[in-house]
Amino acid sequence: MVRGPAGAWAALGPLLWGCALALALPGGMLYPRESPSRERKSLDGLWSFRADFSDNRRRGFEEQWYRRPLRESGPTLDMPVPSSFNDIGQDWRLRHFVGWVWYEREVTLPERWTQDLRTRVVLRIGSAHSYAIVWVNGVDTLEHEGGYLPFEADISSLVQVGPLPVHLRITIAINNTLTPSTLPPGAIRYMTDTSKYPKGYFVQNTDFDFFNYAGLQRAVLLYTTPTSYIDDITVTTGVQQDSGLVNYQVSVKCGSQFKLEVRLLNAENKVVAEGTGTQGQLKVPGASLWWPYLMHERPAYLYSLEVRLTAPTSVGPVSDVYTLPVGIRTVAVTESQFLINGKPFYFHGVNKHEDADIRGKGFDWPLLVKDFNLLLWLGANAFRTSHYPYAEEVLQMCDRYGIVVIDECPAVGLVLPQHFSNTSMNHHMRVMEELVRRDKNHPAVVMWSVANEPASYLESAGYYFKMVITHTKALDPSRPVTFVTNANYAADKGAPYVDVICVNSYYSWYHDYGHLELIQLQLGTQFENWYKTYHKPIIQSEYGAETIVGFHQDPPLMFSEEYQRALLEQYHLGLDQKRGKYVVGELVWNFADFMTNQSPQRMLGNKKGIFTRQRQPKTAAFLLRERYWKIANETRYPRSAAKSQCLENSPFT
Ligand code: GCB
Repeated sequence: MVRGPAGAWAALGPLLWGCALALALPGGMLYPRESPSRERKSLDGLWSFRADFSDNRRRGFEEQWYRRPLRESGPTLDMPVPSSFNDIGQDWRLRHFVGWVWYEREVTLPERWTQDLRTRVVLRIGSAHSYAIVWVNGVDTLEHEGGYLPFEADISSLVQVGPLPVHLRITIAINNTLTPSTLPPGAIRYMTDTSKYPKGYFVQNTDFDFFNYAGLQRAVLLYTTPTSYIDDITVTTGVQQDSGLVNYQVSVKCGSQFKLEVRLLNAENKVVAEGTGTQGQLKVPGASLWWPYLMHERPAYLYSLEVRLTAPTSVGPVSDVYTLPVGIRTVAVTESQFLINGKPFYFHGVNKHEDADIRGKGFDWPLLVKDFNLLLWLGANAFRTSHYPYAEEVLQMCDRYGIVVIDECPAVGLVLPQHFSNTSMNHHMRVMEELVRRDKNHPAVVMWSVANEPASYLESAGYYFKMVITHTKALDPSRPVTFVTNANYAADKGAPYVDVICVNSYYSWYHDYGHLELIQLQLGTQFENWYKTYHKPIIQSEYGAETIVGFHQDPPLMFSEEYQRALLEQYHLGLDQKRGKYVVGELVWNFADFMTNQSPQRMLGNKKGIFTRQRQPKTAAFLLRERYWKIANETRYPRSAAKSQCLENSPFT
């Protein structure tokens, strides 16, 4: 998070923008929860919106659109938040827009927020893809680089200004331009051949396979804390004989006089352990552990850590209360196993995207709950947040349902030597800091993935990944770290630094098209090569086939539902040869069809979903369901047949 001279900075170039310096993170990023001392006010709903279509995309800065209501600058649109802006309108120019868009919303604050000087008011933006500048009543308040993580600012001094009711005008300018040092990287290419392109014509080139949706795609809200407050909590957990251990560290913002009390409550709301002070260890005899879905008859057990701060201030004592869900579990990796609570865990799940009709990457509760119903129905126990951090509410659902997460940062498309520069590396480390800060307390998160399919065979990638992975381990020594590779095992310069090898392959799809009979051989060779070189557990982190729902061909032909099914079956036979040896997981590509850039290889997006974009099952979904439930029943503790835990009654159960 950086505050800076937006005007000067915006003058750098038509679309390009400076890279924020890697500064130490200034504080915590606790999820804004209500409590006896904290309130929330959602700013979701309709915002005014204007894309800056001027040639240099800088008219908004030149005319200072943030100084007065946006509607006074020219025509505005109604824009729902959260949502990507791209698919909302009928104007094709907006769908492909690259440059600055402007959002604005007015809000009236409750008096108790503005009159009580013991109250602190915070503006929090769940994400803004990809660079954002925020003004409150025309005052430059906050800037943030990076599209998939939250940022916030204390705006108390702007709202506590006198006895009158306080109206706020929040203006957010967002730029979706990607540069070689952003994550993901991209580049603006100006087309200079005037026989083919009009003057000044440019396109944004990217090397990743999903549509670069942008806008305010997650919740925007205001929340309060007392002026002396709990700023951050870090929890790690362990198990000692039959006791659970909860190590906590709390950082507070207040004077030197304060009292900090910590209580751990079980699911029945009974206090099971207590402590005082900013750090300590709570011991829970006979603890119920947090187990993944289908791994145990009582999965996803959550305790609540209630932290209470009491502090004197010049205007009287204040107390702040924050309650954090805590799952007690351990994660460990051996040469050939991934252990959760000391037992071998096999990832049988999916890769996802935040993607749906109309809303693009906009957060949506109905979609999220539907997706979880489908995951539970499928018997999936894990997913990877391919290829960027997902909304915090997604991870909260994973904690509650026992869906294990490989949490990936937005480093996708690092394919050129310039993507491994020091500037990129510093930014990458900062994104990992923001990611770990946000997600460190989720029991569901069992591993960090620092990248997807980088050009890890490049010489510079070796040093780069050594640094990024070492940094991530220093930020969080409690979880393994990986990146997802599609490089040749012998050439991969980053693999020596990972804890688990995550490998993508598309046999009989991108290679030897149509030759399903080669999959088992090629997959077996792939696994053996990686294992003999590194002696680390392996996850098949992607495999799949493009499939148009309703296309049928038997014998199977590419793009038909039968081909997807047959390809998956061949992969499963290959996986079963090594499952229980050193292959510790399989994540199909992809959970659902999703939107991509237009190209002759993509027909209205990527169709490798086992569900359609509208979440209807293809034939392969039934195959996977049978397989995942079978594996679950073979690997369950204690041994007894698992039952679906669907959130609602599904006709498929
Ligand atoms: C991959 C990428 C993923 C693509 C997928 C595909 O290896 O990691 O982003 O969408 O292949 O379908 O080509």
